[in-house]
Amino acid sequence: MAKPRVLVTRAWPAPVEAKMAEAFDVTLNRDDRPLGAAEMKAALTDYDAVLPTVTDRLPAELFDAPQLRAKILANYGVGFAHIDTDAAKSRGITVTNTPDVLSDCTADIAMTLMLMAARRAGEGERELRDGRWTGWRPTHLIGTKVSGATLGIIGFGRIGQAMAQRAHHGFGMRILVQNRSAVAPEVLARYGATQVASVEDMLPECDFVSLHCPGGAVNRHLINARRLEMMKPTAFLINTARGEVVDEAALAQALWFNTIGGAGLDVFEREPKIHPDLMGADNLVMLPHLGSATRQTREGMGFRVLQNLTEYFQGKTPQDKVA
Ligand code: 8YV
Repeated sequence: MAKPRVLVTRAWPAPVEAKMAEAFDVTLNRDDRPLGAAEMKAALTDYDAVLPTVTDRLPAELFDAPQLRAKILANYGVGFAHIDTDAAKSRGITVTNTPDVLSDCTADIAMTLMLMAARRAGEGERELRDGRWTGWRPTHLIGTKVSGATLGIIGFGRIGQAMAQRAHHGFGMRILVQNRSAVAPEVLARYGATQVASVEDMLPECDFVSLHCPGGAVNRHLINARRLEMMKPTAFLINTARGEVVDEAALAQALWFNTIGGAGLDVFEREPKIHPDLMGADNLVMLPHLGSATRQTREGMGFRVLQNLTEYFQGKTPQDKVA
């Protein structure tokens, strides 16, 4: 039997690409740039499987060709709001993602941002590299203590829980949780966490707020001007989830007028474009979407895609089927 034709839309870690080629007829996008809409549309009629990432867009109109060859979209990443799963499903296309393997590293980056923003590490490094450091003094770059503070976690899935694990057991933080469904008491107890009824209930209580919910239309601008105003003037917002969850223009205002203490962002509304008003904000730490960017995790994500593909083409339900 001919091997299924598979399109990998971006360059992947070499060990995964090599393993994938053993079982599949693989086409690699050697340009390593996101595919355009027309190329993606053509891919759905030319390949049995397309392996997109967060930089690909798969809206409903891409699925309207009379004949589609694609049977599975095996996403490289846990977030899949860039794929219209209803449209895929209506054409009989299975969608999978890569949970678990990136939870630790994404939570590590959220911790990194929280510590860097609170302890003014980015500002300090810029000062030092610019040759502006004049030496130790008692009032220099005074930050905010993280240990023992209150952390609000919005979205208590795998990554939210990995964040709670670090913050509670490593830093003695008090954890408040906001989640769309009720979290089992034994899960909350693992992190000494309390679930609150609404985002509004949580925000005024927190010294730090970390976002771990999905992106897409449902959570667009969940953090907006009104909710930023509910945060303490000393509190920090951390986003490693999706850019669209935060209204960046409103966040820039809050940072410039110091109505919150600061923020740490790994994701942005229009990646790789950064809102111009964020650029000069000193009380902000920004990273270029590094959540899962470790060798171990990016390989783990690739092997998880491979496993989903293999299961699908063996006639099984892939373990990470989301639609
Ligand atoms: C990935 C992520 O690197 O998995 C996700 O949802 O945000 C990142 O960590 C990226 O999305 C790959 O598609």
